[in-house]
Amino acid sequence: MQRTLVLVKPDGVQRGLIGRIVARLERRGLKLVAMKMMRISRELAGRHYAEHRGKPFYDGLIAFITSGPVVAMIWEGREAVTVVRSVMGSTDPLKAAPGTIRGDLALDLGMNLIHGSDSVDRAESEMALFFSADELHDYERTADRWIRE
Ligand code: D4T
Repeated sequence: MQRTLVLVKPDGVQRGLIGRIVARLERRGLKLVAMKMMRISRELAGRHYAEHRGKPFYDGLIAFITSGPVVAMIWEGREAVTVVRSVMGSTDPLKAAPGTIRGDLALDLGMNLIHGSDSVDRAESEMALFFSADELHDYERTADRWIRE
């Protein structure tokens, strides 16, 4: 069973799309393990987006992600990393397929609503960046026997 980090970015919070984004992940069958609203500090943003440091869009990206509260979550399920990425759609909403979160709800690369870890290794480090162990919930969900064979 995999776990992955998801952020509803400041544009998603401002546009009142938290519930819709959560609902899409829930209805796919993924299980919510942790969730909190938080303001990302510049320090945390710098660590989260370290791979983009030096790129032309980096300063705008940091300004955007720290501009207002986000909702940080951990979702669990079979192949959760890949499943979340496919539900999100391509990074550029103009290229994202209809039916995906970005393909249905966003238009701009810099305002693409949601973040999801892009590999199992990244998911591990991002979850540790955003959550402490005592914020994660281990629980049985009765519906899971109708989701997993
Ligand atoms: P995140 O990391 O936010 O989930 O997005 P992706 O994993 O889908 O895409 P990414 O890491 O390549 O980009 C991070 C973030 O930067 C913005 N961005 C990206 C941008 O504003 N201009 C650009 O040219 C690129 C490549 C969008 C997402």
